[in-house]
Amino acid sequence: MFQKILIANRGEIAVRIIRACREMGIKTVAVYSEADKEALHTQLADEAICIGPAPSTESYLNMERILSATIAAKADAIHPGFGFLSENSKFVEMCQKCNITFIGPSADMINRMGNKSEARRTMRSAGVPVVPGTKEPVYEAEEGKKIADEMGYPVMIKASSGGGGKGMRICEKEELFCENFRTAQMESVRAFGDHTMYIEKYIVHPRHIEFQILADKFGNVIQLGERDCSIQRHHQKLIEESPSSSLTPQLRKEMGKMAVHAAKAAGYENAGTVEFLLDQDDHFYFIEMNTRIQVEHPVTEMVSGIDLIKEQIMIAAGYPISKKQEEIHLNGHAIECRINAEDPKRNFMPCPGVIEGLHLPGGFGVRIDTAVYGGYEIPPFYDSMIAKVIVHDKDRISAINKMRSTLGELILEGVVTNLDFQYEILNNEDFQRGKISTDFIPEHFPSDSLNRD
Ligand code: MV4
Repeated sequence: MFQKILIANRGEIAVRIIRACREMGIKTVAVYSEADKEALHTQLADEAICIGPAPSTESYLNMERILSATIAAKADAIHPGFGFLSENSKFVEMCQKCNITFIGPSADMINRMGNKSEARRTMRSAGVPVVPGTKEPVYEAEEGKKIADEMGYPVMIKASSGGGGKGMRICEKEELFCENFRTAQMESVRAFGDHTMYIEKYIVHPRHIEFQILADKFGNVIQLGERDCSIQRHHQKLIEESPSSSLTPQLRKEMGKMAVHAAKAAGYENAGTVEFLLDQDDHFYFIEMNTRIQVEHPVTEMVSGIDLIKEQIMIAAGYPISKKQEEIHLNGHAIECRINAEDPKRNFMPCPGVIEGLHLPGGFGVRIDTAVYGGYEIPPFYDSMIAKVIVHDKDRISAINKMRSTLGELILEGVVTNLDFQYEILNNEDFQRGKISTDFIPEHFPSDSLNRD
């Protein structure tokens, strides 16, 4: 087992990983930027090493400095968390060269899943349903238009290197195709230096359903149920829950089996997520595979009782997954609300500042993952997410009520947050009925000027 792990991240996920390591008897090394001297992760770890100035390009994204810190501290492994270097295959290769274990999949796997048209091909040849669309990458607008004309509109034009909605365009009709294609492609070249595109049939009012999987070095692959992440704004998830109110037990079983099959077909290792779109007729389609632990992982932990971070560490150290599929029992309902330091009244503009008053709720089935404390100053350089409120109860209605009660008790003074916005969603009748899709926010909050991409 590892003696010492360096956590190449900050905020609540760094704290989450430090806690898991401590429980496992593994020493921890935090890395921090000059802006994070007083951060919780810096204070909680056994050791902390400053890796550079505030901008993440000079600190949390600086591979050489993070590797130097790992070597100096004599750590055996690096946990990347999410974001930053978590899906950077070059970093994974550098770790390997330095004889440091990267807690995650191989560089090759990250590349193969990061290339969305290649992932589509892998899944299609394995018999996993993918959204109807192109079988080969597309580079020219005219070439794409021929295929789209045959497919019928609307279509979705996507960048192979895309993610988070970048390099993606809906095209409603033939006349607009070439213009939309070129715009999406230019965006992709700018953002990823890649002009590889693919085209899919546009799925109307889809639900975003993702399955959590675990895969070890012995070929064992299990799934821990789904998360419904349909409540998003500008590709930023706001609320995640498990189980999804959109799945019947039969469909859940089918999709879960397919998620395991997808991970096996890819030869996947460590924790991962298989993302599907579910259409209005309950057909599901693979869209992407995430090769990291995700922000919303606690939702799965609450219903499964499995500590996903510990499993990741054990898998990377060469141990088998702690449980077989038959031993996984999903209980009750969990919901997560992301609390961001941003102002819904000002187009969700980030609002960093000092936390002047803080009260974190608690109680049975309440979990708060955060790295803020009273008097803490949120630096303006990073993500605006400051807390994840997760609740667990026997069913969806009870969980929604528990979340409303919990958010009502939460006090965050000194900074503007999206707390009231979250409260409004929870109080929405359609949300309560489970009438949700990825269009929920634009449809229910049209004032949200907010809803243009
Ligand atoms: C789609 C789609 C509809 N049809 N693909 C957005 C991010 C990227 N990961 C995939 N996305 C979508 N792909 C087809 N063929 C709708 C979305 C989409 C979406 C997906 C999941 C969660 C939120 C979303 C919000 C807007 C659009």
